Amino acid sequence: MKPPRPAPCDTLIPILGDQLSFALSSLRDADRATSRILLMEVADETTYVRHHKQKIAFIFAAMRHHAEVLRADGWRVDYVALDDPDNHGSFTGEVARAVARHDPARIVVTEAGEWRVQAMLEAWETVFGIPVDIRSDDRFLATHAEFETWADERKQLRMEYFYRDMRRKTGLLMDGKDPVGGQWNFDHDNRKPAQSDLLMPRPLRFPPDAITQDVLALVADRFADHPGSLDSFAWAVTAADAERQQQQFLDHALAGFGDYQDAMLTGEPALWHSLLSPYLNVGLLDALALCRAVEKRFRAGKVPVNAAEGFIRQIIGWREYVRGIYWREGPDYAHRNALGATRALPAFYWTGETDLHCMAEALGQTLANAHAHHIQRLMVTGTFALLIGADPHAVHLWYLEIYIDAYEWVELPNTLGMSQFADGGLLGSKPYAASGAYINKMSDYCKGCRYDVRQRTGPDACPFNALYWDFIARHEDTLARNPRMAMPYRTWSKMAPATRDEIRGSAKAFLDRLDAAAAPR
Ligand code: FAD
Ligand code: DLZ
Ligand code: SF4
Repeated sequence: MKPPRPAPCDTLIPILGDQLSFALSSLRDADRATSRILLMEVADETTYVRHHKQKIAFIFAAMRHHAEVLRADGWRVDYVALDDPDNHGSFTGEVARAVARHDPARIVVTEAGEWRVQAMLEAWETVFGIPVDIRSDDRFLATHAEFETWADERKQLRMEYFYRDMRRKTGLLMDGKDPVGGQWNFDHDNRKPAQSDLLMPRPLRFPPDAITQDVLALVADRFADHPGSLDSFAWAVTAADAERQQQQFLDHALAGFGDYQDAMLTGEPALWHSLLSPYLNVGLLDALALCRAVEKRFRAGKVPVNAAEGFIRQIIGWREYVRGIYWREGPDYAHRNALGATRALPAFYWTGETDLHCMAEALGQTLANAHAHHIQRLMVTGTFALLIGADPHAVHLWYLEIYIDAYEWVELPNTLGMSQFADGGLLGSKPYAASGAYINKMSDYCKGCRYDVRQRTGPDACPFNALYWDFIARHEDTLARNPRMAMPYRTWSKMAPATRDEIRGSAKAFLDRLDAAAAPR
């Protein structure tokens, strides 16, 4: 007996690894009977940077589970596994095979999250000779055109004003035309250091099921030379489990999110953070629905305004704003280097082996979990790279490879713009340079460090201190005119020349040691 003929395929719908949402624009009006979904694990995507092992495992496990749920929902899905012997290794190669298999009349796809992949999608119509409908990704609040219009109307771009427009647009935390509590931003309430506490909220852990275990074995085998460990893998890989973590956050951590947003504690990787970025970024969770759930908690009197506002600002403010900047600035943004920084990133970024306790903590948990919270990324690993004058492109590649939630649209502006000031102040009004005093104020790291945070120079002095003043001195021509940098430059100018020389000598000795130990990869 002949096998039954497959139903004809009118529309091919490729879904990329960060498009795992049921409400995806490419699926919206699709007919289950005549469409064919294509999910592809491809070598090119796993190696365009050396992603942390957990990042690859998370994406593949989430893709495989998503395919199952789509099938159960009546969709016809082609799933190409990485170890399929016929796998061509690239999005375009796999779409070509699917076009040959199904002879579709058209392709419908949701736009990509980075310039590199978007260029591939835009070439498909020519390559395959059939219409390709590239739809906008409406999982985000602001369209590219909306952001462009907003930005074109301003001399200087600042997140705060964009964020207010997003509050007005969504009605989130609004009382009519006014912000709840009479102010837009409660950030000044959000700077409390934390104490270690047994009652501290803990994120849920999701033991790998059989599908995820297969993926973990594949990744261990194929990506043994990639950074990070798979040992602690406990991420949610389905929408249902991601929602459980969302609920856990709303019930236990949100109330303290505001107060402790900038806090850091030894051995505590999560604190009051949500750990929801991986799920939001691949589409297992919906950003607006999450914000509405946060607002509901606030309106019910369960969480304070500084927590709800602070959290919602991160999502409808920062997350949307950095995406707008990414697409507005173009592919060239990745190569900006306003401070002319060229130093190689130290090898300990990939091993965590350093005697700077704050760095060892942030790097150690990054290698173990593929995650660190915002203030560690910004004020520990980011500030250190800034102070030593690390090449911002190398810093960008490190953040892109090492974090489970890293996709270029969100990672690049945060790293190159916010953290490294390599865009010359387009994204942030001043560099996030700081001495050890900041880390000492916001964490308990310095207590357990071999260096003394109160000393500026000498073999036992906290390296952040001399490096900070050396950074200030090195960039006087560029930064001294910045009104937000007036204070450090006043302090620097009041220091005796001998003190300045001693500080710069101490910084040089540290940087020389760093360079001597550097083993370029
Ligand atoms: P929470 O602290 O619980 O915050 C809630 C949510 O707000 C996050 O899940 C995230 O979706 C959003 N958010 C918070 N801050 C930002 C921000 N600055 N930009 C965009 N969204 C934000 N975030 C990523 O999602 N991917 C990245 O690759 C990434 N790279 C970063 C690189 C650097 C140098 C810095 C300083 C920040 C980076 N961030 C990135 C932003 C932020 O650090 C992470 O979103 C956050 O740590 C994720 O953990 P969480 O879900 O527990 O966040
Ligand atoms: C990051 C990533 C990795 C490691 N692997 C895949 C993959 O095999 N297949 C896939 O569809 N997507 C993967 N991704 C996510 C893509 O790189 C992402 O869709 C693009 O960077 C566009 O944002
Ligand atoms: Fe980090 Fe300096 Fe504190 Fe050590 S003393 S933990 S190096 S800030």
